[in-house]
Amino acid sequence: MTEQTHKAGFVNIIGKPNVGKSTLMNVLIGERLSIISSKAQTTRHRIMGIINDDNYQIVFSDTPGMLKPKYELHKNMMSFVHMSLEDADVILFVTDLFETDEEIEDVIEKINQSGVPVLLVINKIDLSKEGQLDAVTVYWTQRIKAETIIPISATESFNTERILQEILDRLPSHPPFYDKEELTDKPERFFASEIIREKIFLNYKKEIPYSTEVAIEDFYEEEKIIRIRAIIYVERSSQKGIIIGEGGKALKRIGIQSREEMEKFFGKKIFLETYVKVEEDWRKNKNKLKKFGYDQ
Ligand SMILES: Nc1nc2c(ncn2[C@@H]2O[C@H](COP(=O)(O)OP(=O)(O)OP(=O)(O)O)[C@@H](O)[C@H]2O)c(=O)[nH]1
Ligand SMILES: [Mg+2]
Repeated sequence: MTEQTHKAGFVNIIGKPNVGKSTLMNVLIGERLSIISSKAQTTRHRIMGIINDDNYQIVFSDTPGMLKPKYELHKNMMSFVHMSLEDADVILFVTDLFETDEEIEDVIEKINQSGVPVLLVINKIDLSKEGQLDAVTVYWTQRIKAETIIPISATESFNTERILQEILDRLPSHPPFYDKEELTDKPERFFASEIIREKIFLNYKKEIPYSTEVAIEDFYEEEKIIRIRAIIYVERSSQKGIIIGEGGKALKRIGIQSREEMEKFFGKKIFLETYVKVEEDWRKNKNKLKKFGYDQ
């Protein structure tokens, strides 16, 4: 038998907010790396998730949903999207049964010009009504130059194996880019902050999740326990009151839910302390954004 060549490459997941990009990446890699919520603009960074096999290494990147920037924060989020257009071997363009190309025509143009093979993934087909998938397929094939169209349901893991096969067919021969033990490029404390951010997205309404950022001040790993001190930053003191809630109840709930999720994620006992601070208008301020790790 001839020796198989090793394949490796970057597969970048892009699309509008809320179409299910993070849900899909987690299903493909089999780990809950990216946070998920029913609200748009949940993901704010480029997050790598790696699949390692003897014969291949696929480096996925989950990215923030594509949008027209309204805040300085959005510009940073979109720069992660543009960066991931540049180093992709394969683009997974994810949409669902409901999204249109409104506001993202220029990025689609850039993808069409890029020469990178595009797999068009139509998600949430578990919600499909008669004829809807056909109509959506026609709509998107007129807009994006895709090599193939893959209808899926990420939440039901339906047809996601086909995505892997289509990727492997297009992955270049290359030695691995990362150690075969690696699962992501982000440090552990990043995931601790994301887990808290997810619980905030799930528990608060309107502007609160969008006005919030989480910073991990301390992350001490001991043999049997990880001790974490997190600061939840909001933009105004009125929001601080909402996050804490009556008698501290709301913040306590966030603490409990986050700790439980972290214990699953890190596989260790967690001691978590959370504090709330005001960092006025951090979403509009370049220096404050830099401090929070948006330094593109
Ligand atoms: N019915 C259905 N819902 C889905 C499916 N995939 C994702 N969702 C839901 O869609 C919502 C958004 O999912 P996310 O994975 O956070 O979407 P995203 O594209 O990463 O969103 P941003 O990070 O905001 O850009 C969540 O409520 C998911 O549970 C699916 O296949 N079917
Ligand atoms: Mg996301």
